[in-house]
Formats: sequence, structure tokens, C-alpha cells
Amino acid sequence: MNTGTGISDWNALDDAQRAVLLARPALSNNEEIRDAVRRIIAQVRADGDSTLRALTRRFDGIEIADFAVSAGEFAAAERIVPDEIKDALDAAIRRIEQFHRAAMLADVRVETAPGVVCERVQRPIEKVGLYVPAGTAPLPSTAIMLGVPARLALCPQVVLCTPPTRDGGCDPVVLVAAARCGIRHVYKIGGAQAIAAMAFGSETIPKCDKIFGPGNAYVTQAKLEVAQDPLGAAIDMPAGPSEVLVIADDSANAEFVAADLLAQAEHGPDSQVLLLTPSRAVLDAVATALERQCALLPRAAIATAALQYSRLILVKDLAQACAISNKYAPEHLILNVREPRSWLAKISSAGSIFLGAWSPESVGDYCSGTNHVLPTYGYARAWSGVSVSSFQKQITVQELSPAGLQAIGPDAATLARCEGLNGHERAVTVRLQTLEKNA
Ligand code: HSO
Ligand code: ZN
Repeated sequence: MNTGTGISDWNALDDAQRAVLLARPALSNNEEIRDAVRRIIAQVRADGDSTLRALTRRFDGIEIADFAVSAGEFAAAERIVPDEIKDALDAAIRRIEQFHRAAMLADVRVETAPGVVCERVQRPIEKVGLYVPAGTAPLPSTAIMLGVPARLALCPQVVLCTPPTRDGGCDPVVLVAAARCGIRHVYKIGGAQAIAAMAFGSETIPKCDKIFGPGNAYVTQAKLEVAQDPLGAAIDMPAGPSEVLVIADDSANAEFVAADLLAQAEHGPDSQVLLLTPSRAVLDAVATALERQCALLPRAAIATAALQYSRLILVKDLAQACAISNKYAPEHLILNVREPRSWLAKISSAGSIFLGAWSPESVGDYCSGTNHVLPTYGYARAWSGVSVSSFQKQITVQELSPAGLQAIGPDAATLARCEGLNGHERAVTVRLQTLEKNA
């Protein structure tokens, strides 16, 4: 059954049709993009800043003498940005900091046998690079979503790259957001060339160990490329276009649901929005509200393009909705249902979950406290969103006393012998024999 644009009845479909319904559009990592990105990376590695300047001339149409944002530019941004925005940024940073600090991994110390102590300690990743996209609009919220955990992790070197504005400047709100997270090394460079610069370094831009942040198809491809190169940089996660899945029951306000779907749809023409509901009335009301609300948005053209691929799906019940959602593994999941918390345990895969009618995704995007850099494209099946631990390494430690080695050494020796690794066995027995001799 297909009674209208994007509307389908899950239980009237066969397996193949269901698979099509949940399929994401192919990522645009086509050969053309890959080859172009590889060329850019090779050029940046070979010629550093002069290539960065040439590429910025070509792609952004501007001449940049110095990529580094100056103290004067930071100061000007501080003057330009209205207090209202600064206050909202401060409040958002406070909540994001509060949540991320509480969610930090604790150090661990366990005595697994008398005289055998195992520990886990954490160290910051030394040099991290943050990418803040500007595409159709600069996203200062991404600067704080990355800057706050980087600061909590105590990363000694944090740099941020963001595309230059048309006049060769930098978005002032991004600068204010960066400064409030203690980031002073901001570079006006975007696209694959920014990723290449952070991965391999240039005269101006320092080389980073790990690169974070969303971006367009070129940025994403560049992140994948540099992550494969041992001399390049690690990345936070593979990323595709942004997505939201809403599960609604008959108690849901269709206007709220439509607004949530549109908030995601306005990100880009490739945004994915899905609704699962057992209520035919809600489904129809949302379809109507979508059309009406969409026309009111300044970014209606983008949202309309995304809605072409929207899915409004009638399901049997909420249990079936949860099962379908788990299969899809959305970046954002909104449970706009009567007792949302009672369904939480049924959700096994999602980047971030929004419980109930009063928890729009927008608050998670900006200021509730959770992170908005989340796994898309089904990666939520195995990946998690950005957190402080994304900026840290977990290192394990063990310390044995002579009694500790006597307690567990024989197990190691037996297992080493079983694997035919006599060198391993000897590293234990040479010590056990010494202890016996000295006893
Ligand atoms: N929904 C986006 C994040 C964002 N929204 C930034 C607004 N600004 C991806 O999670
Ligand atoms: Zn958003």
C-alpha cells in the first residue's frame, strides 16, 4: 500500500520492500569524489600552505593570506556577537560540561589475585583537530560539542578549522564559541583540504593525532582517507547525512512530530526523516502538518528536497516500531509516546534518544547537555556519539609482587606452553625459579 508521498504500511510489505524502505541512499563516496579527495590530500602533503591557499582560491573563491585567526579577529567577534547569543552559548556550555564531566570514565584499580593489581588510567590525546562545517550555515554549536569534551579531556593541543566566510573572515559566533572552550588556534580553511592539513600538518596548521567533526561528502571522504594512512590521523567516526526517526502513538501532537521531522529535514537535501506510528490518524495528521509547516520555513527548499525521501510508516504497535527502529539504528530517536521511559529498555541501537512529547531533538542539538556529534548511517549499531573518552586513551597497567607472580605465573606458563610459545613461558618460569632459589 502506498496511499501518499512517503506513506507506507509496514505489514502490507514483503521483506524486500521493507528493506528498500529502510535503506539509506548510497553515500556519495563515488570514485569521482574519492579521486578528487586523494588528489587534494597529495597536494597538501607536498606543498602545504601554498596548496591550501590555491585550493581556497579555487573552492571558496577567496584569497587568504594567513589562515590563522588573529587575536584582533577574536576580539572583534567578541564585540560583534550580541549578549543574548553569548548568554545562550554560556548556558549551553555549562550544561554540556556538567553532563560530559559526569559521564567521564573513572580510573579503575582491581586486585585480581593477592599481589596482582590491574589498573586503567586515562591520558588525553595530545593533538586534536576539530572541524566545524559552514556549508549552508555555520554551526557554532558543533564548536562547543567538540570543544567542551576536548577541554575536559585536557588535550594539550586543540585546533579548529572552519571554512572562511565570503569576505575571507570567520563566523564570529564560531569564534566566540571556540574562545569560550579555550580554543585559540582557529584556522580559516574548509573542505578536504582542511582535513588533509590537520592530518599531515602544513607550515601554519599543526599536525593532529585525531580529527573530529561532521562535514560534507568531501570532508567525510577525506577523514576516511587520512584514517587509513598510518602517518595520517585517527577520526571520531565515519559519518553520513543526519537523520531522525520518530516513534509516535495516538497521544502524539502531530504538529510537534512534523516540527521535529522538519528540524532534521532542513539540515540538507540528503537528511533522513522517518515516522513510525500505529495510529493512522496521527500518520495522516503529520503528513498534512508537514506540508503546511514546511512552506513556512526559510529553508523550505532544502527541507522539501529531504522530505522526498521521508518515510511515514504505519506499524502494528509500538513494539514493532521499536524493532524496526533498532534495525535502522537512527542517529536520533524521538519516542513521542505515552510512557516513553517504559520503551527505553527495548531500544538497542540509536545515537541519542529523546523521551516524550517535551524533548525535541533541537535541545540535544544545542543545549540539553548531551553531544550532537553522533553515529549516522546505521553506525549506531556499533558506534557511540562523541564523549570525553573520544578525546582520551585508556591505558591498562599491571603490577605484580613476587607473591602475585607465584599466584598467577603457573597459569601463564601453562597457556604459553599450550600455544607453543616457549619464550613466553620462560619469561615467567625464569622468575619463578629465581624466587624458589632465594626462598
Ligand atoms: N542535528 C545535527 C546537529 C546540529 N543541529 C547542529 C543544529 N546544529 C546533527 O546531529
Ligand atoms: Zn540539527
